[in-house]
Amino acid sequence: MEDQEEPVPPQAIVPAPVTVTPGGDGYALSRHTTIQVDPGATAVGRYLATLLRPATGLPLPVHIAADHEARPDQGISLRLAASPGLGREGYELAVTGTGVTIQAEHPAGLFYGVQTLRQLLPPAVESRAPRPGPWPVPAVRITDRPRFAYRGAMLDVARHFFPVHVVRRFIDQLAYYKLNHLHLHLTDDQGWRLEIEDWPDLTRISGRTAVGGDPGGAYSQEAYAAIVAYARERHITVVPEIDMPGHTNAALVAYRALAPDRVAPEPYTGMKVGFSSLVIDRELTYAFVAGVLREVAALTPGPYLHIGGDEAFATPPDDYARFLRRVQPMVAALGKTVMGWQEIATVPYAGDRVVQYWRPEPPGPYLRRAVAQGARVVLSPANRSYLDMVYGPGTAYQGTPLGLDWAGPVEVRDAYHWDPGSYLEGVPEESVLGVEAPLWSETVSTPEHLDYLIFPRLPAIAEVGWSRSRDWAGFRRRLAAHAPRWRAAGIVFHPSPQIPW
Ligand code: NGO
Repeated sequence: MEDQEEPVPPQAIVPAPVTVTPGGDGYALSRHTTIQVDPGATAVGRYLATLLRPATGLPLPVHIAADHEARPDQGISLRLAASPGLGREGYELAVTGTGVTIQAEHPAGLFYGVQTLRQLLPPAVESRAPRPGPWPVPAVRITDRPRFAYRGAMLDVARHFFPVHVVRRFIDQLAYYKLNHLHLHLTDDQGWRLEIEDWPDLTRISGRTAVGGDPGGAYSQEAYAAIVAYARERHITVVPEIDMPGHTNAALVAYRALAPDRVAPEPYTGMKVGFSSLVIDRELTYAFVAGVLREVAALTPGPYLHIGGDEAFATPPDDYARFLRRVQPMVAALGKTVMGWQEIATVPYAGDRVVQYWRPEPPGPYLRRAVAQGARVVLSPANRSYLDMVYGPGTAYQGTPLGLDWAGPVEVRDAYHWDPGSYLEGVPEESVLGVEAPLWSETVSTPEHLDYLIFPRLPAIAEVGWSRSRDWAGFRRRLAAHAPRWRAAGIVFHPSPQIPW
């Protein structure tokens, strides 16, 4: 990678910032560089040092200083200060001959400024092993803030289980592109992945299964809490999903008292959907749901509990409506906001609610009605944002066919070229909370497979969620400049023919 010595043009930032003004003298990290932080920015400062030290081998000490004036003006400075118009997640970044200053109103903004700074450094900075440098940062002034409040990705840990270290890697990839929500699809027909103390057989029995007879696994409550904490340190909110009333075969396997006729079904390791249901007219069902939601809520600091609600083909519509009329208020009573796939919008609800649009075809009038009733929408159109769709006909990673094709193919341009603010008739931009890229794992079981499906589509969705002004031609060039970064970080990616690598 000969080009690693060259300063990266500042316009290669993904997602695109609001304004980027190059010019003047740049800065270079050196043995003398310190990271000076306001007391409230200590965590971000330490995080930055941890990111930069492995590749650069530089000491990069973090100095906490309340008094800006007393600081040397050399090095990297992270400042918390009122930044009118930048909001909670916005930041300003300036690189001059003497150093780099990032200013924001809130640590989240500084965190995103830090992600931008990473992208201004040579790609080798992403290496976990020491590299020779030098470490120039081009002169630039950047002002930035996101368009949407919710920028997410989902990992399906139910069809295949991913251990905590793989989830952490996923979280780091989200953070790099300024995503701020991690939706975990924790339960499905094939497996139950989160320990519930009052219902221990969920994981003891149904933690063991996965698609294709592959090994399962489950998170203890402690492991889940560790994921939540790791995400939180990266300003990412975990959105836990317990899918119901369909997609529940694993729960019925573990507790036959929940199953129709109280006969446990066979464990399921195939890829079909829509065949299982909780029993809607049994009180135990609601004791179960209430108990599970209570434990999940207690473990989750974020505002959302995702109750799935998709593809309940084995639940008659009236039953489905009755079920939701009981379960949605349970979420509210736990102090959380209901989130669910678009099907939940078929049942009116006056409380606070987030509906996740996913089906490729235009939704029925029910979605408009839910929005008129106050629901906010997260957009995950499968033909745009599903990271588990094939890239093109016959795309395979090292001979393994990866991905499903029911809504695909989804190439980079498909993922990039759409506007959430005007995507659905009757869903105005004010009702759009944001976007999310789901990664379902029927065909995916290793970190390399995840990387291959994530890159380069996740950065495209990240820009859809973050950047107000977008252009495909510019994005293609900026994205191409990220390939050496992924290589340096050991990330496998799809060499899309649409990108001038
Ligand atoms: C659908 C289905 C999931 C599948 C996925 C595969 C939703 C919301 N429900 O999306 O169970 O895994 O497609 O792409």
